[in-house]
Amino acid sequence: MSCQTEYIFSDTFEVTDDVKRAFDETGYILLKDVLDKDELSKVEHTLTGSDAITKHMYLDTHDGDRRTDKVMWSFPGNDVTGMVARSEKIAGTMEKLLGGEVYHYHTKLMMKDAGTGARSVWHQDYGYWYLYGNLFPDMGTVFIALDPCTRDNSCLQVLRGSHKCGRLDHHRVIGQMGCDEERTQQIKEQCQLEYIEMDAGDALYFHCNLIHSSSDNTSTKRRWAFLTAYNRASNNPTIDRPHPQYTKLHKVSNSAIKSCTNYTDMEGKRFMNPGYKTILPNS
Ligand SMILES: O=C(O)CCC(=O)C(=O)O
Repeated sequence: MSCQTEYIFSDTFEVTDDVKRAFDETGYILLKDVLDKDELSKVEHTLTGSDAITKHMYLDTHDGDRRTDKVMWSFPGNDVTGMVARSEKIAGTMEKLLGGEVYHYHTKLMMKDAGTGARSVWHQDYGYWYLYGNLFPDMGTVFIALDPCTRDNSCLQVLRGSHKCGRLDHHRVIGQMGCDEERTQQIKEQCQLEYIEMDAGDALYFHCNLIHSSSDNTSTKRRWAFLTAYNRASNNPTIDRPHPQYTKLHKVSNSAIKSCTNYTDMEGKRFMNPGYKTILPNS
């Protein structure tokens, strides 16, 4: 079924019934211009102006000569990146798309550098969130492009509507949790493969069962992305690791991103230890 999935953010943007229907049908919506140039530059400054965040970086994927580095944390905190994760336009929009109160599950910075960034294999986020005691797939991620994301530099790829397939079996591929390959191949014959090309500041809101991947970054351009993940408050996981159980999310107005001048104080965040890999409950 063909339906609109691309919208442009403005102060009057709302998750109307049509927007919600698009999300329910396809498993995602692309909202353009969610962060403007000033907001992006504040986020960039927070990420690179000091080592307050990057000192928590660890190797996420190692695949031959290729690598993806990552920083990941629970609890959004009060710095600029926390304001983004707590803002109405990011958290509040996801709340409406998921149909009820959400809390912050985690944020991660995915660093796919020019020429060296490693691919992400086909997977569903709920493929592993399931293992963390989340009983319902009432979860979602907002992928915010910090750089232009194109087919050349590893934009996200999604199988449109694949969230309706339910959770697939996953196993380890290049250190990641990847969907059963035969099943994914079969789903590709039914669900359109979409390359989600984005400008910096655009945001893709997607359902935790949407099957997605990205290629190696063989281009000359950096591809960093800032991903905030949310869980419905009603879906309190049975275990509290590696991500938190329900913790009220104190949302802020969109203007809080621009008025925030905290670039270095990361108090309140809980960073994943370097060396963390996807943890299975019994490992
Ligand atoms: O950054 C990417 O290309 C993919 C990230 C992703 O799919 C994930 O972390 O779940």
